[in-house]
Amino acid sequence: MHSLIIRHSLALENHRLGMTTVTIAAEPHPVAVDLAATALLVIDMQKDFLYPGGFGALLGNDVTLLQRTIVPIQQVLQAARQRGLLIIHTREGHLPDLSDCPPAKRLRWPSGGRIGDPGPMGRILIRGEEGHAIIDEVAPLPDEIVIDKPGKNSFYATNLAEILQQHGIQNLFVTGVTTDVCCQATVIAANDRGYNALVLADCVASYSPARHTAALEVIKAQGGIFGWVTSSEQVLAALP
Ligand code: TIU
Repeated sequence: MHSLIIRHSLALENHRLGMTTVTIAAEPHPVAVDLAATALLVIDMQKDFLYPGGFGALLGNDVTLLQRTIVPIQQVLQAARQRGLLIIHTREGHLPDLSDCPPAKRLRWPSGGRIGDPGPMGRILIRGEEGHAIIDEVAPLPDEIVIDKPGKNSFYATNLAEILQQHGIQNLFVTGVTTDVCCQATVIAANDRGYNALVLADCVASYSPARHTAALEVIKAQGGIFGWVTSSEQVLAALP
């Protein structure tokens, strides 16, 4: 609670000093953002996606491809914490009784490789299991928001929209995994809801480098049809 108060008073102080709007180098063009109205979103940095034996590996993927995001996300998290930005982590997963998992989301894979099946890190993509946890390297601090989501899009069946509204957020720094699935789904939903989404390319990764590039291409195409693509370096350079 104490650090929450410090965080918000820092943001308010910046606002009072008129220092909150910064211009971030990005594609397709630079973008000005008010930091007091900007949140850092860290999407699904869970063992189930980044470690062997989880959901990502079960789908036949090389999970090591996602691990290059860890260090840049740590750096952005540290900067965001120092500057009092709102930080929101998400976790994809389902209730143990699977009541929030549409059968269609499970049954497209063979038995033994489905959401809810047992794996080396517990039941696949089930809340409370080891695989569902966020990896230690980017673990949320106690005062940071963690949103459990049953879908790929972080707004679907969650209170994310209400939280952003309560905090006056208009812009999102998007990080996490995977670029083409949960990150892209969230960016598309954020755009329809009126948010400016800035994706940090080195802080997102896909199980397929080609799909990573394609997803970022779609987001920034046509003058930024869904949002902007930037990097941790560009964001860190722009922060006061
Ligand atoms: N399979 C894949 O690339 N991703 C997911 O299933 N979820 C997220 O992206 N979090």
